[in-house]
Amino acid sequence: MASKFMLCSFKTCPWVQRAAIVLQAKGIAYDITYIDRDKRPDWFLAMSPHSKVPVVVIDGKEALFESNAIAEYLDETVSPRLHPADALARARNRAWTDFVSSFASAISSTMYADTEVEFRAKAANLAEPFGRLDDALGKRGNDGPFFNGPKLSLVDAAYAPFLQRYTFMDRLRPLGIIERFARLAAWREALLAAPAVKASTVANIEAVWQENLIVRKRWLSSFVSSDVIGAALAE
Ligand SMILES: N[C@@H](CCC(=O)N[C@@H](CS)C(=O)NCC(=O)O)C(=O)O
Repeated sequence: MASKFMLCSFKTCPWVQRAAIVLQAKGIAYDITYIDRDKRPDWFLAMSPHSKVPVVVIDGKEALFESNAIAEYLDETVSPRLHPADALARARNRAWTDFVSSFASAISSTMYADTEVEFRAKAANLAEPFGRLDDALGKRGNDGPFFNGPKLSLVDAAYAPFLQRYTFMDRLRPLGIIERFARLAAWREALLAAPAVKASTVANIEAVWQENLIVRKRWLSSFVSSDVIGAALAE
């Protein structure tokens, strides 16, 4: 039987992964449909005003787009709540969740650089958002391992996919940036080890991500083994 929730995705999309982490953390059953980025089906285009994934279809009828709206909707409608109960803490969580757009674009513009010069220039910009998050972690008022303490939150779900992409990049071309931010490095470790994060993508996500660099002809793809070709079809 079909699940109540159907997540529409590209295999490598970090924004879809954010929604999947929330679904996983709440133990919600869901189906996932992967669509072809270059041949987006009409049913999808009818549901996604900006033609982007994720889209979540609820009970085969209602569709929601934008990962933040999806995460908030899931949090309001399915327990356990991942947002803090305290209104001030919740507002602060939302403020830091909002910052994920700048953080994401700093990571994505580095990984999709077309030349080494561009890659180095973009990588040099990472220290600033990393420092801001590291400061936020220092002021969060708990010992972690997650943003709000022992329980994974919507802030964690938002950042985990991008810290994972940083980690994938770092394994291809060591950047040595996150090591300068001890709290951020520890948060990254906790996020990547969290069961909800591990279960939020295809199992061979790193190979699929690497293959995508080859498909998009990005500079980092010159460090990827040709063994990854076909990874996206493997699952
Ligand atoms: N703000 C959107 C961003 C979603 C997004 O950028 N998704 C990418 C895939 S990772 C996409 O569908 N891009 C459309 C395209 O590549 O044309 C969200 O949070 O859901």
